[in-house]
Amino acid sequence: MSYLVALLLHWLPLAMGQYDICKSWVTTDDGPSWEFYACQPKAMRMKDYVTVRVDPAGITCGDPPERFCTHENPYLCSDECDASNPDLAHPPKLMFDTEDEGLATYWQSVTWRRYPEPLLANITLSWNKSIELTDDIVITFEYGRPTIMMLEKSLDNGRTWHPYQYYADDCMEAFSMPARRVRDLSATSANRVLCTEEYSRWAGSKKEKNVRFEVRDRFAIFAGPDLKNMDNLYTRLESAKGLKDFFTVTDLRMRLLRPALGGTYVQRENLYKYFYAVSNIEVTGRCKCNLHANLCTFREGSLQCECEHNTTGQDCGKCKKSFRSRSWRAGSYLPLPNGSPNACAAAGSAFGNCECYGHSNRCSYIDFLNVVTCVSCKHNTRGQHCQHCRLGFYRNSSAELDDENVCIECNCNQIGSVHDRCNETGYCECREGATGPKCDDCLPNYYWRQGCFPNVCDDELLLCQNGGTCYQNQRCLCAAGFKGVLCQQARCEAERGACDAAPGAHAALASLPLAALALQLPAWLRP
Ligand SMILES: *[C@@H]1O[C@H](CO)[C@@H](O)[C@H](O)[C@H]1NC(C)=O
Ligand SMILES: *[C@@H]1O[C@H](CO)[C@@H](O)[C@H](O)[C@H]1NC(C)=O
Ligand SMILES: *[C@@H]1O[C@H](CO)[C@@H](O)[C@H](O)[C@H]1NC(C)=O
Ligand SMILES: *[C@@H]1O[C@H](CO)[C@@H](O)[C@H](O)[C@H]1NC(C)=O
Ligand SMILES: *[C@@H]1O[C@H](CO)[C@@H](O)[C@H](O)[C@H]1NC(C)=O
Ligand SMILES: [Ca+2]
Repeated sequence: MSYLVALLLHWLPLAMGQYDICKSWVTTDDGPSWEFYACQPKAMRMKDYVTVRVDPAGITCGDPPERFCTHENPYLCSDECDASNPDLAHPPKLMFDTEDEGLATYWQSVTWRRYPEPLLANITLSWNKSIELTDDIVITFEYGRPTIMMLEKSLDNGRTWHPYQYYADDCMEAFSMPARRVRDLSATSANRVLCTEEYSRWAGSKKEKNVRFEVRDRFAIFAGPDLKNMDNLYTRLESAKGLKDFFTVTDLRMRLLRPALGGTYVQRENLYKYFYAVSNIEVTGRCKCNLHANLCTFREGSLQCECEHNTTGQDCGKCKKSFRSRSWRAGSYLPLPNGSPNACAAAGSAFGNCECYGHSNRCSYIDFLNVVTCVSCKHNTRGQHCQHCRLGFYRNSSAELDDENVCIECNCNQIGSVHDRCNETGYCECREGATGPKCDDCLPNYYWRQGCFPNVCDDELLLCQNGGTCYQNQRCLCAAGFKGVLCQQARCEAERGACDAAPGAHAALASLPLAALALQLPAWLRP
């Protein structure tokens, strides 16, 4: 019983208390109405909602069946892993199951039979939802903890990854980083990524099984050793740049880089005792709902905030339709103790009927026109309600009017187009001879040179004559003895009489290539 009370007290500050209701029905002088507060869902066991992936292919033991030994009993290799036998298989799902007391079930890798090639494995956990860690991540290894590993995180569903913590029995050797402890961090370094040696040294595989990512120790920097002063933590989370994001993840990845050695070096004659075995990965956190929801449900395979404050989206990250008279904002933990809901406001509630689709925070009343209009429309919008695109931009047809990407720059080619505006599908108005949506191409029979110019010559209609060749549609390179735009005129160098002859047989023979050809003809054919 007292154990239970102690447990409850231990969990109390994290599990419940502040920010657990989004609104309440209150009676004021003006009568009853709703009052709204910043709110967040309860912390949960996140392993129940995760999808896992283990890389590379073939890293899980048992296919083909394999024997292995343990460091405690290195010469009794009687254990077997066999993927086709449920009693002897060690699939990834055993890292997330509920275990009977004392009976560990675990994922296990192949052994290090390919030594000295490194034994590498990635375990990737994905939630398809941003979650905020509220307690330590605890990874439990059977048969010894890795001597080198790394924890990485993603904030964008696995598109980009960042180091979260490094683990090694010798940080300098493994990562060229000095060894540090989270307990020694200070308020300004609470979100530092560090290398720790606390969870990688050999202490007997039964004794020390856990590898931690210490969330509590980092919280304790602000909230005190027993996390009693949560107000201070919440204040810091609001004010310290990047601190909230540090504890937010959509995915986690354990990169296992070297297994437990059970000693100082690898015994090549018995590689069957080197492998990874993970029995549990505990991740405690809450759905990130931007302080706009106190419930998070698992629907159609995904976690989803039950958004209040007239917000919507998986993370309550935007305002509901027709509640967009001002830009969306996350709720705030401040002022204590109830925070600010920063609710979305219905169109028309604040200033007459002035909706700005979230592109402006300000409206102003223009007296002599008797209209209310949005001021300083952002995101390249303009208009009374920021409902149009600025000149030089066009409407993105796949974006809603309140989307930040609603206006796309026309990007008209400066030389090829008449001006920098475009029509509703992004087409620019082209100068003569230019074509293409942005007017950066030329029509047939035009060539590009700081704009489009009509061809002087080409291979079809505007043929260079008298053996001349067309140079980039811009001019004819005439054979010796000819001139003119299309080389149609003979040059009058020698006797004036030669020019009088119309271009024809005579002139053709004088052109250089033909003359050269003539020299190769048999004598009886020469002119
Ligand atoms: C593990 O993931 C990292 C990226 O986070 C990647 O560079 C590496 O190749 C992966 N290793 C394996 C064994 O798949
Ligand atoms: C991720 O969540 C989104 C939003 O709930 C959903 O549309 C999408 O199908 C999910 N993707 C996967 C791979 O589960
Ligand atoms: C949300 O909109 C409803 C009307 O649909 C209104 O009753 C409620 O008070 C609004 N909530 C907030 C927090 O503005
Ligand atoms: C158009 O809007 C969609 C939705 O916001 C966005 O994904 C896309 O990038 C936008 N297109 C351009 C060209 O900006
Ligand atoms: C925009 O201009 C292009 C090219 O002239 C045309 O094909 C398109 O139909 C125009 N779009 C609109 C909405 O007028
Ligand atoms: Ca297990």
